[in-house]
Amino acid sequence: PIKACLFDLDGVLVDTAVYHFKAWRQLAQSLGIDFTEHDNERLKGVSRVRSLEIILEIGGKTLPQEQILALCEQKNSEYLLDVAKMTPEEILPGVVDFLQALKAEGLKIALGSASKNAQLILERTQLLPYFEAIIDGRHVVNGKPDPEVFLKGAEALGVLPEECVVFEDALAGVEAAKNGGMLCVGVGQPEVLTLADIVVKDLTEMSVERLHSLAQK
Ligand code: B16
Ligand code: MG
Repeated sequence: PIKACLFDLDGVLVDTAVYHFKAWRQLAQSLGIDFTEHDNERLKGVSRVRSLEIILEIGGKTLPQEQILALCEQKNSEYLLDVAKMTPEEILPGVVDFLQALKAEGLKIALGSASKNAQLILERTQLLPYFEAIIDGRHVVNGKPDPEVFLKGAEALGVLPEECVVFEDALAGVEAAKNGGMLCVGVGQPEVLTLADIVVKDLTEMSVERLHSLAQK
């Protein structure tokens, strides 16, 4: 039986990708790198340091490690100016109804995100009270597709991996769920999220009934 749901943050609950893109593009420009919205797709679900490494790869540049860390700090300060202005209106469609339905049925809820700002974003959007556990970029050594973030989520909730359903918008995140032995609902395009058990456009397509039907498949 399914006992818990583990949610990715960016792209599933809220769309912080637009703010990440704004801050990264500004930083890339200052380095003389042309960073496009298409390039930004490669940063989804990826850690902050890895994101900058990808941008440097695109620009054909290398920098010493200490400068990479300083630039990541700088990008994060810019990004946090936008996060500070976030409101519950930025929660993606269907999220609140689905979280309430899960709670009403006694299902457990945790967050599994690469972001070190996850807690702050949940606070700003008033989603924090729904979450029994938050596992994010501050708690994991290995990024997705390693299953660490979701396995730690299951452990924190006191459930087995096979009792969990992960909700993910990034292919690496879907792979992380499958590598952890969990069911996975892809949020986005079926052509991209090929390994997911089912793919939905957004959480308006989810219900507790549909969740339980996954275990019967
Ligand atoms: P931060 P998720 C990810 O969130 C974003 O998709 C990714 O673009 C970002 O680089 C990463 O968080 C780290 O974020 O700089 O706030 O630590 O999709 O795993 O919820
Ligand atoms: Mg995501």
